[in-house]
Amino acid sequence: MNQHIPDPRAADPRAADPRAADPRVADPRVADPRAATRTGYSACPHDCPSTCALEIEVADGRIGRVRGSRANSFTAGVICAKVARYAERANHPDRLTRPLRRVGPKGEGAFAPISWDEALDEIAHRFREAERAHGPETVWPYYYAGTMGLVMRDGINRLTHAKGYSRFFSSICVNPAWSGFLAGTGRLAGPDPREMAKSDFVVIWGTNPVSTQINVMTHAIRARKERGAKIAVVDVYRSPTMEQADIPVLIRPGTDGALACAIMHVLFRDGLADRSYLAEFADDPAGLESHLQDRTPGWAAAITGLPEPEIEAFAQLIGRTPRTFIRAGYGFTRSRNGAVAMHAVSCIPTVTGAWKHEGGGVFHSNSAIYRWNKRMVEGRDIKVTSRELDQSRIGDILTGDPEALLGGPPVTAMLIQNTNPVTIAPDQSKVMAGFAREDLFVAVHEQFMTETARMADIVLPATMFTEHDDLYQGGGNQYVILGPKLVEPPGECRSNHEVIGALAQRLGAAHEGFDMSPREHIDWMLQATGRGTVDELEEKRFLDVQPDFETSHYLKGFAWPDGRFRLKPDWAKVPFAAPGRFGPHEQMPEWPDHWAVIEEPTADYPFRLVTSPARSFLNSSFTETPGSVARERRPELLIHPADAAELGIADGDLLRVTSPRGEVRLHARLFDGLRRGVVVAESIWPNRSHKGGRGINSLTGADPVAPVGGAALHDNHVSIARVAEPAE
Ligand SMILES: Nc1nc2c(c(=O)[nH]1)N[C@H]1C(S)=C(S)[C@@H](COP(=O)(O)OP(=O)(O)OC[C@H]3O[C@@H](n4cnc5c(=O)[nH]c(N)nc54)[C@H](O)[C@@H]3O)O[C@H]1N2
Ligand SMILES: Nc1nc2c(c(=O)[nH]1)N[C@H]1C(S)=C(S)[C@@H](COP(=O)(O)OP(=O)(O)OC[C@H]3O[C@@H](n4cnc5c(=O)[nH]c(N)nc54)[C@H](O)[C@@H]3O)O[C@H]1N2
Ligand code: SF4
Ligand SMILES: [Mo]
Repeated sequence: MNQHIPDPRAADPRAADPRAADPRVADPRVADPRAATRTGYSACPHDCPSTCALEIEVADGRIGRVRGSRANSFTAGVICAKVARYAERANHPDRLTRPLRRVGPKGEGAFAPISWDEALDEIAHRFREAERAHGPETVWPYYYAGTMGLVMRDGINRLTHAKGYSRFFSSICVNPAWSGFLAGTGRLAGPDPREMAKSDFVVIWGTNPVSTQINVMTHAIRARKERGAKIAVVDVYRSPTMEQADIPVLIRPGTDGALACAIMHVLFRDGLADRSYLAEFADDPAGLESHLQDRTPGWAAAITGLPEPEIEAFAQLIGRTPRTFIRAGYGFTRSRNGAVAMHAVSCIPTVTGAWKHEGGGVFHSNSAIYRWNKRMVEGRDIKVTSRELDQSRIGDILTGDPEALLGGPPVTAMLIQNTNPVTIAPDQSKVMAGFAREDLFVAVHEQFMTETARMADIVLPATMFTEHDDLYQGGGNQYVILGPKLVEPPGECRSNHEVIGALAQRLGAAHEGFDMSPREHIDWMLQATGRGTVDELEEKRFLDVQPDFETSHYLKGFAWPDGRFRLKPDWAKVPFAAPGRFGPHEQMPEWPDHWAVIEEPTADYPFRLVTSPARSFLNSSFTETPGSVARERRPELLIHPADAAELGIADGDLLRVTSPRGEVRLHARLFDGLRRGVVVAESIWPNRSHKGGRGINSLTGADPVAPVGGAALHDNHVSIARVAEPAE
């Protein structure tokens, strides 16, 4: 094994300076801090489908203004406000800069600085002890997409594989959406997302791009300006995106399947279905048509709350506009029937034949086009048989649920990178109880003292994206982008890659990937995937890897052996890598439908709660930056004025919101852009920002969504009561 943390400069002839052997000493590739302002090129590392190409001012060894690249045709010079003011986050006085050891009771927040060697030695020692007592599966490395860099995010799996620790089944975000899309097309890709600008009708379905992926709006608005295209937005509240819509389509949460069915009913009924396209490209159009006979607009109006004439008009516009481009997001799939809903929406252009046209079809994600070879970064060549524990069920797992533990040993040691489960994971009461366990050792590698870091035994300071080399892919576009190191990290921050390498060395984990620098990993992955070298990418900054038109539009057939779109999906065979099938998957409907497994209102819990994302936060990130906190103000619940009146609630009142899983306090904001009985909390605030210290995920459930897991974060029935404001 290597004796040092792999040094990114070792193989670089420009790194002749002997100081370069010490990774803490200035990197010669990084600009001389005394030099005047220069521009560095990078990618936004955050968990956002836009993956913007960035131009970053660097002066005095620090980053300044961040701008969207004009040369990148998807970013097109536009980025969100929170990343434009990234200097506020990168140069934040509260950044973690030294390793820390807990010195008080768990969770109280008393820590003392220690050296890196002490910190790493202690983690290795505790992992070994845990392994001696319970076997390697007692250690659970846990991560997510706080950085989307392929080296920094995925490298932790190499350690997991090399040591036979419990594997991580990632489920919290994409599983319902991806499995639903794959059920029809067989492939997670679609029309070039820039084609939206060439469409005549843009349907933004269950996503809020004004807040969550601003570039979608750039291309949608281009279609409106240049072609007079109309924009429809399907959501459960008048979101910032719906504010900009020509056609607002306001439905009840978890009813998108019903809306999609009624649209297709109208298409068949009024001769707007493309029967010759269906005959060539679909499995059983006659079966679908007869199934939809009684899925009328009237039927859907009762389920969705959308008046029948609005359903008719929406369907007519879709049916009469060949270039209808549906941009399907994640939001509408975060329900117990979310996969069924996504599949139903993806059937619409199959019925109209819109897939054939430039500016037509459904786009959800381009993940399938990248085909990275991850052998080196993840150690995929290591044969692993250890159990795969479900990310979303961390509460059940840490509180010892035998089923969630898959019959194996308890989890007694964790390393956590790039995620903040104490705030963002569902069923928070269990998550908190789990992290409070005295027999659980936790090391958290973070940029800030998050609520998860606060529960740790050891806290390690992490670099930010401008402080390390990494490679990015656009989920909502088609670019591969290099994000090179631009500045030195503050204090003693180290990258994820350095930490994984240092632990591997101490734990005796062997793999070639531990001996490579991040830049070598990038180069290897690019070459192994036939995309040139890292030097070439550095020169070009990004690569456009959109497949050709025929492939993107499935003109040569869908990704099934017979080339036919599955209107009648086989849910057991959806090609999604998962350790099993989850949720009530045997009961999934045969055809697109309204699958009535959502948490319907009851006498005890008469409201439906959705936890949509906040514009100025990104998940739990940016809750530490003053600019974002000032814009979001405080945790609030949007409630219809008529519902509020019935409950005797006035604007600004403190509320207690209760679900079968827990309760949370936030302030009322009267808002008429909702259906009666639906409430929205734009999340995710730190738990401590709520009076009482419990966060929004105290209300959400971790029961898996069929067929491949994930959390139904927007599918909660709740009760609401006004409570007295506690004295400050
Ligand atoms: N109620 C509710 N809950 C939700 C959601 C919702 O809509 N409603 N959304 C869900 C979804 S879709 C997701 S994806 C999850 C995401 O939830 P999280 O995984 O918590 O997401 P982030 O805030 O993106 O990133 C987490 C942390 O990564 C850290 N980080 C960033 N870069 C690095 C790095 O290079 N190294 C290290 N060590 N750390 C780094 C950041 O400081 C941040 O604290 O939340 C889920 N939870
Ligand atoms: N500013 C900001 N940007 C973000 C994030 C953030 O937290 N803040 N999170 C990032 C992450 S990790 C992800 S995965 C993406 C997610 O981005 P999106 O695809 O936009 O998904 P969601 O954020 O879950 O919710 C989007 C919209 O879906 C609506 N919605 C909820 N339930 C339903 C429903 O049943 N039907 C319909 N039609 N609509 C519904 C919500 O009200 C919300 O307006 O955004 C990323 N970008
Ligand atoms: S829109 Fe998304 S990818 Fe672009 S800068 Fe903002 S957070 Fe990053
Ligand atoms: Mo996500």
